[in-house]
Amino acid sequence: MKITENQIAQVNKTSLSFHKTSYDYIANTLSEKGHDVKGIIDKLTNFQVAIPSWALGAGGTRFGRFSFYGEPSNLEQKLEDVGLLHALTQTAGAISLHIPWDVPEDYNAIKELASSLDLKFDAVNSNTFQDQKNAKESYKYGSLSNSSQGVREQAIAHNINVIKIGKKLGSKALTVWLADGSTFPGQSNFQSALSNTENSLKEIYKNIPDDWKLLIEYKPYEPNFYSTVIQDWGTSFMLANACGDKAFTLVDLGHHLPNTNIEQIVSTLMLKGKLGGFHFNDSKYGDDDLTVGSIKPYALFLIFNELVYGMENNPQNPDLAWMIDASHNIKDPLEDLIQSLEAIQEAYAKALLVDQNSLRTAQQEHDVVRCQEIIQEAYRTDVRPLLEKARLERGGALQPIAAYRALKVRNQLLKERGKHTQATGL
Ligand code: PSV
Ligand code: MN
Ligand code: MN
Repeated sequence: MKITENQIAQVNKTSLSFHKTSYDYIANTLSEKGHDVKGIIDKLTNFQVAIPSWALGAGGTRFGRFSFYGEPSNLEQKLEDVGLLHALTQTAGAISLHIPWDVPEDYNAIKELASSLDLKFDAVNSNTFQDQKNAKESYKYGSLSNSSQGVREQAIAHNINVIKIGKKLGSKALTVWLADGSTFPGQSNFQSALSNTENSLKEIYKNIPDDWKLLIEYKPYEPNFYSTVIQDWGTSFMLANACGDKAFTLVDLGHHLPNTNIEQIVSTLMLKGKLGGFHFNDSKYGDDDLTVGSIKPYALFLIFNELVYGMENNPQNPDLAWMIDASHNIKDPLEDLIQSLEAIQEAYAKALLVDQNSLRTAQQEHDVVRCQEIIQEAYRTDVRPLLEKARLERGGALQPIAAYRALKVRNQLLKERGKHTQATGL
């Protein structure tokens, strides 16, 4: 199924007048305060977030999985789903594939489909956390860090193959997330595991094309519950430095222990020119799959504040690969992704409203109260009409969830795909 601009325009009619009133109000207020409203809208319009192929079906836990009808069951359908999201939101212009879950059969056909939906291929993700059918070696005790050379070689070869697949699609980055670690004290030699990982990553790095990035993700725990080899940003940063200029750290919001100051991590990495990618989600405890902005929207805004600062002041840091990385159990995955996209844009728009010059002055004057006022002034602004305007200008929906429901997208997918479909993925 495809949503046409005409269908969206029809649905938009119902909220157009309300949008105009609220947009005029906020645009006038912000202009009076000296903001460049047009510039903000342009930035929102250009901010595209990749959707991972594994977020389009209902996720599961180890206790069970409740499938959602009409889920995509092949790569074409996953692209179609992202196309639907992009048509409605105009902010999901890329898809991130996980190999071997999403190996294309016909590359030309897949590329044509993607371009007809206005989608690019974002980073490709390797998978060395599951054993594949007929694989010679098992990843039960790790992959790139494994004490067995045979296992490491198999994992390296897989990553090189993922790069090859990504090249054919036009991707420009390989994301490596490792499940490697140990579950019991004494199980693994920390130093050997880290050295093996570094050497394996260096082998993979030799195959990274000059216009690509190697993105190294970290995570403190899960699936291993005692130690993880790449447990934090420092370890990832160290490995990226050991690999070279095309290797970067990737920050995934959910991959931190509770209360970690993620905005400070972002800021440090950007100062050093080593932040390469960002995975959005939210978490209450130690999870990494909740809808972006559903638990800690203020923390998300503070992170965006540092990202915006870095994008404006750190030319040494490359453009970032943005992706939503969440896949959970009970909502319609497409509605959930729309909510996440909205939360990301909202946090970004608010961060763009921070008066950086006044903040710098207040910081230098040690006017702590004023510093907080400046930050919160931006956070408390209702920026939703700006998001609506950005979507409207590109032919998107004023109210994406309402439009999704009005157009009965899920029912249509159910009719086309059937009830008992299941997406591959986490
Ligand atoms: C596992 O935690 C994970 O969510 C990582 O964040 C990766 O980015 C993703 O799976 C895909 O491998
Ligand atoms: Mn991730
Ligand atoms: Mn994760």
